[in-house]
Amino acid sequence: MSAAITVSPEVQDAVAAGAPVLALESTIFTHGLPRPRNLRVALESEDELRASGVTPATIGVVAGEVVVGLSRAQIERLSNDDDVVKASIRDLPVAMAKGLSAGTTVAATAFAAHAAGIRVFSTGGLGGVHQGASETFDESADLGALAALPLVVVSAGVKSILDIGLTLERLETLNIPVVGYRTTDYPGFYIADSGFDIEYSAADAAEIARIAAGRDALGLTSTVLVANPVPVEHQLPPERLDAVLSAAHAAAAAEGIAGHDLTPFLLDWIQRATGGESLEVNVHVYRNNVALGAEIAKALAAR
Ligand code: PSU
Ligand code: MN
Repeated sequence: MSAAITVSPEVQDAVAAGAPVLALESTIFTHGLPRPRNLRVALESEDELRASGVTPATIGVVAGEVVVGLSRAQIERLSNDDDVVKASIRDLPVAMAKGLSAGTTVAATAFAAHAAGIRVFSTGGLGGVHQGASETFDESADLGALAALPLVVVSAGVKSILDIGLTLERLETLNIPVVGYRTTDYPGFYIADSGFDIEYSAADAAEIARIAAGRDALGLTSTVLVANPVPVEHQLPPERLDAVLSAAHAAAAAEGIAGHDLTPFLLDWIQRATGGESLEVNVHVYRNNVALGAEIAKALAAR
């Protein structure tokens, strides 16, 4: 275990005991959700996990220290810090040297979780291939990270701010298994069905644990990606989504937003354009993924 990463005693003990642990990212509360809802969602998720017998390991960077198992005070600090940056893997050494605080993306969270011996991670939505990527080359570092880290990652698919078809192609190229949770309709984060199909579904957490065990037995290094759709009754009405999407992209282009600012810009724009409706969906999506991640962590611990 790298001395450069601080692992809380609670997480260390749970990992050493083979008890269920679930990693959680911090970009969702530093850059994804508005204050003060961000802090509430982060702390409630931790409480629910502990109540169900799963140790939460929220991951972020506090004043240059990469932490697995942030304390409540640290989560509070990151949630309210105006200077907090968004850190993918390549940003970690810079944040360390400069003493920056950061929310960690899926890539950086997965990296730190794996380094700490954690096997499961729940997030909201994954990064992927951006629309127009054939021109901009904008593909999230999340994809390369998932190809190199043998975890189970639960997400609600990728948002339609991305090019979902191309993202699925890249997941195939990168040898990343994708299984739908009780569905072969690939979810689109705000919506239960993006319109793209995937090949396989898993019936329950135990089956997902068996797939991860097969991956490990083969010595493969890629993440098993679990696509967990938001329950239909909580999704954003699809016609509502279509209407705001093109406007969001137009706004980004008009303001010249690109690179790692693009994802937060689009998400924030959509949140404001839907008058908070997308925020509620976002919270449902996240809770749903945390709950499934907890079941998978238990199933893996039971093996
Ligand atoms: N996609 C979402 N919600 C998010 C993100 C992506 O639907 O909050 C965040 C995640 O932290 C993800 C990151 O890892 O954005 C990807 O950013 P980029 O596209 O710059 O790699
Ligand atoms: Mn990007």
